[in-house]
Amino acid sequence: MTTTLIPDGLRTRVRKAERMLIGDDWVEAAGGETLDVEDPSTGEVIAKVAAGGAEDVDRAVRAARAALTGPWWHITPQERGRLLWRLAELVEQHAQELAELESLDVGMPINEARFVDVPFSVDILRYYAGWPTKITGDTIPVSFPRNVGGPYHAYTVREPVGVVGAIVPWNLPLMMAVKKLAPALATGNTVVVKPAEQTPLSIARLGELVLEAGIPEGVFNYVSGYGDAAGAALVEHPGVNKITFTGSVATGKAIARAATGTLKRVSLELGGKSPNVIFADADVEAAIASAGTAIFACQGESCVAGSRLYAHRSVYDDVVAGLADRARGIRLGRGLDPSTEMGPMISAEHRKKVLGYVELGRHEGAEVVAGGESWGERGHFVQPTVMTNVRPDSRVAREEIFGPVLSVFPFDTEEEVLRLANDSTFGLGAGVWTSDVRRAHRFAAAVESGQVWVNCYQAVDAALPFGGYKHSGWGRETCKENLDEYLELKTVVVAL
Ligand code: TXE
Repeated sequence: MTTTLIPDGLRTRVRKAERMLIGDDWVEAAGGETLDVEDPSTGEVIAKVAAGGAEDVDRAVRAARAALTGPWWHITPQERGRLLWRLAELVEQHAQELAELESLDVGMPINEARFVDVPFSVDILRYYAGWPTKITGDTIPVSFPRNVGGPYHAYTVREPVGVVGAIVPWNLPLMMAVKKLAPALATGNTVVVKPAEQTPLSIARLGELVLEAGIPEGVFNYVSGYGDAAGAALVEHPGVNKITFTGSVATGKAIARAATGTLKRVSLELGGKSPNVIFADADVEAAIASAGTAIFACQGESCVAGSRLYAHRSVYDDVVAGLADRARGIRLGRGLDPSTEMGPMISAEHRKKVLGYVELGRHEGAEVVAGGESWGERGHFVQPTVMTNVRPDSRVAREEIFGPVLSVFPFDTEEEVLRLANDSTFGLGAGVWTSDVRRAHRFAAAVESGQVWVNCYQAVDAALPFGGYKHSGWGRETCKENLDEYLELKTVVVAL
């Protein structure tokens, strides 16, 4: 194993992440198995982490159940809020270190990790820290006949669902874990997190900070390991009351099916093939700049990547030229290098998949106007890529590529582009660029998408609902509505 490329300050953290956190014990997998974690910018193995399985998941669930009915149960809502706020402060204090771990593990540019991923995680923790004292039920006037024991006093109580299994992907591991952890804890649940096998590093550090914040042992546990072992065991475990998952549609469907055995609740944040539409009356320069960020941020490994760009025919050539220039100007490199603007794909396998789509496009007559190749001597880099003449019914136009590959399409009318935008099994994000306020609202009303951004893209906030229509998932993250996904509603009727 080569460790020379782990910066000195991170080595201890990386070693710590080789074990899993169950209760307050840092443990190896019961069976002793490990899995290799790579630096995707070099392909070198930087850690051998515990590959947990059913036995480890069972231990973690038992720790979470014990905490649920033990110390955590007795903590007041105000104290729960204070503990979440304290965790936010600790994440903020360790922002640089967490960003470096994330950049090392995912490959993302350090500046994206430091100024987007980590601060947004802090915002989410602070947002949910305000909720524990505001989770209330109702008193409900009822109309039963009084002669059967009435009058009555009826009310509702909102209780935690119990143990939450949080299955996290590899593109923004810290933020994805926090999006699940924060509402789960705010509502009084305990969690078992299963990080993606590629990216456990920042989540291990988060586990340490959870304990340092004073959150009781067992409230947060994490079991690293493969999806079909640790992930599947968590989904099937009868002691888990809810699964919250972010990842692929195929795995989301498999989880939904597997969860029926124990009828646990499931929420799913799945992929996207998000349309971004530039009308002729838009600020085209601003739209081009934003469209570049919409597809190339996070190496395109983002569920809301604006991967289908529709430009009105009168501005189409300018849009294609502008995006191609932007793509050619992006500086690729190791995420930890502060001058890097785009990092590598997460794995050799994923790079192969992304480049496979480019090849397929070429084969079907698409023109690659920028990029389209792998890059560098080592690591899993793909050049930022812009394609035109992509067939709207082709796999390139319809499937989530999850890489820095943009397809640009011309359109003539509003009606046509709306039909094209909605012609997708996904419905996660949509952008529209226009100076006509009526058109903006018409589009926002008609587009089938969980998020609509007018003259902006990827504007997210801890208070704004985030989630998708159609195959993009079930439920919403961040936002107050998300709390209900972690709560049971109990009705109490008292005969007076
Ligand atoms: O995802 P998986 P993969 C999309 C993107 C990408 C594709 C495949 O298109 O190219 O998915 O990525 C765990 N039971 N997104 O294969 O399989 C797994 O260990 C329980 C979109 O990495 O969905 C990991 O922790 N868990 C996306 C997590 O699921 C299982 C983010 C995600 O892995 C499991 C990532 C099982 N049977 C990928 N199988 C987004 N929406 O942001 C796997 N896992």
